[in-house]
Amino acid sequence: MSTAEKRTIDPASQKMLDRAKKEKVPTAWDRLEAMQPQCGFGQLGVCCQVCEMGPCRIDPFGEGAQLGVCGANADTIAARNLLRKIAVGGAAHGNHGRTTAFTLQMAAEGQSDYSVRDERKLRQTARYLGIDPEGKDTQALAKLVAEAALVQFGQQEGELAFLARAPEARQKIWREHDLAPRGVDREIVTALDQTHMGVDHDPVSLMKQGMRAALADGWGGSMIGTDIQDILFGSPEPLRAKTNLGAIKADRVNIIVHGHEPVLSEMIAEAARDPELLAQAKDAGAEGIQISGLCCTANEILMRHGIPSAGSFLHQELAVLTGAVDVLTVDVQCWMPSLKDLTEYFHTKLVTTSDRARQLGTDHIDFHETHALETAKEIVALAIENYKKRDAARVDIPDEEIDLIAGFTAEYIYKLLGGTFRPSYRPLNNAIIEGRIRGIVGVVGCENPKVCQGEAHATLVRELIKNDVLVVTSGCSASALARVRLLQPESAEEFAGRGLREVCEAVGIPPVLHVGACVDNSRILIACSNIVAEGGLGNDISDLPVAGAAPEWMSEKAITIGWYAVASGISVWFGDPLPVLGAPGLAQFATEDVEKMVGAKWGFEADAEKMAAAIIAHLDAKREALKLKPMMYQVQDQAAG
Ligand code: BF8
Repeated sequence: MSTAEKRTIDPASQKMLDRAKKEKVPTAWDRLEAMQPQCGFGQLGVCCQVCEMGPCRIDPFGEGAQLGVCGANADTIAARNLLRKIAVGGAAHGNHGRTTAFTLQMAAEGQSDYSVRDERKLRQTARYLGIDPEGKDTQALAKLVAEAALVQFGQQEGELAFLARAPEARQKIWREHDLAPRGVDREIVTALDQTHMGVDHDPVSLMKQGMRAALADGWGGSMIGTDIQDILFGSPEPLRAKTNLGAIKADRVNIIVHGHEPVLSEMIAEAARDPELLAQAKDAGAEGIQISGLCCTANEILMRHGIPSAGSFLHQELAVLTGAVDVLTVDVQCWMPSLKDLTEYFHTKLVTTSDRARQLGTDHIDFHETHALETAKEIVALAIENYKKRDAARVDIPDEEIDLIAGFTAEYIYKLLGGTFRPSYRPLNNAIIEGRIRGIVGVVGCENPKVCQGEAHATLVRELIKNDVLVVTSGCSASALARVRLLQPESAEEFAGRGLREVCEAVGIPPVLHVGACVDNSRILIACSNIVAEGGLGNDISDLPVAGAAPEWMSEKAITIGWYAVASGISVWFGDPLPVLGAPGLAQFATEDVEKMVGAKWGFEADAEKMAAAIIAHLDAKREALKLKPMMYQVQDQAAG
């Protein structure tokens, strides 16, 4: 068994892994080791289970079978597999966005406990959906916005409304190559249809539909999710918060909200402030009620309310191992089935809350928007009851709790860098043009027990900011980077290059900006579009010195996000390669040929330092193509030296 230090760089996680080992409680890392060797055909993308003539697999060494029973070659098989993954990721975000739209609709009709918190964002979103907000009251407008958002899912023809937020040049590319998504659901269904046995055998055609489905996520499902969440729960603004397992408190009732959709967690946060429930918690012997989050739900409530995050994807089992979690609620995505058995080692109650995410033998409290607060109170009351069953002797909570700043949005950049008189992106563009900031990289995505937790994130980002690259981050990547203190303004002084440091110090920001959950990667698309619109850095997103990276990715959503970034003109690097390497034609398309179509491509690099070098070279090539000045201090240092 590998040591805790080999499994994670986080001291809190190491402590819990040691506990797991001592108590013989298996975790994802143990199951991964037991799973070795993993299927090489699957890793290379050449295992086909599309029909019952198979399963088939292509011999990547060219000696065994080169065609499946139906005659499909490696490229067809791998492209179909990949397109299915893109569709699944898009479906996950799509249903998230749809839920928020329904919630807004119910709020507008007075049928739920939610209401519009950001009127400005409501009006702005209305315009993007083709609704004139003038003269309409909040409720009426919210209803129209919700309905128009829902239309985006079922629309059959035309284009998604939010595509118009991209630069003209980008929209033109999408139209030229038939990549503009028509409706969110249509692109997912079409993707699945194309992968049925005997439909589309052309890897390029399959990947074009992959990009169309992915764009329907980035500029559709995810963007709708982000915008409506801002409308309903308020647009985040930078705030201080804390993260890591120290967020769990021994003397309080601990409720952890885990998953992705903040509709429930927002209400649990409210219920935890209820005086009656607080009194009940006191009566039970607790000092109070502590809410913390895991994964992207954590990011949602952290950036809007400063509620601490107990951690990221690989922290979920470790949080339970503290023995102090009274209720762990899960909704959708990224919660491990292992939680059921794990929670049974302790007193922890695992509660599923979404009718599309259940587990046999686990308590289910159906969450519905019409009685959201009531359900949230029920969950808090359950936690108080369960707190009484907690065995204090089995509680072991690591102290680590790291300060961070979160809550940067595309809109906030106007205020942040634009000054008091005319909020704009001008200062950001100028900092890039003058060579203080080399470029901007979105470092996003998951954690994966295949690699040491947090190590690639930390190494990559330290290297990037040292080279004056401003980093934006989301999802589990944001938590990982927070844990190594890169989301603190002080880290600019310690780690950032001189140009970036000056910018950070002038405005008091960290060199790594936390933009939210994974759905909020859509904020990065909007920020890139705003930079193009501000002028001086080309006409299209693909002209910008920007890139994306997910050094520790694992989920299908990450694949979809990567593809919508590439299709939007942002080249993307993954740590583990996409499952395409057994299919030479598809690999060639993803890593080279796609660039001719959309101006961006994929890179795969397991070594974080090499990934950083490749990304920096890419940013420099973009700077050169734009004929930008050399990096400011590089020139001065060379002259001095
Ligand atoms: O959506 S980064 S492990 S939690 S998939 Fe999941 Fe990956 Fe985390 Fe959020 Ni995103």
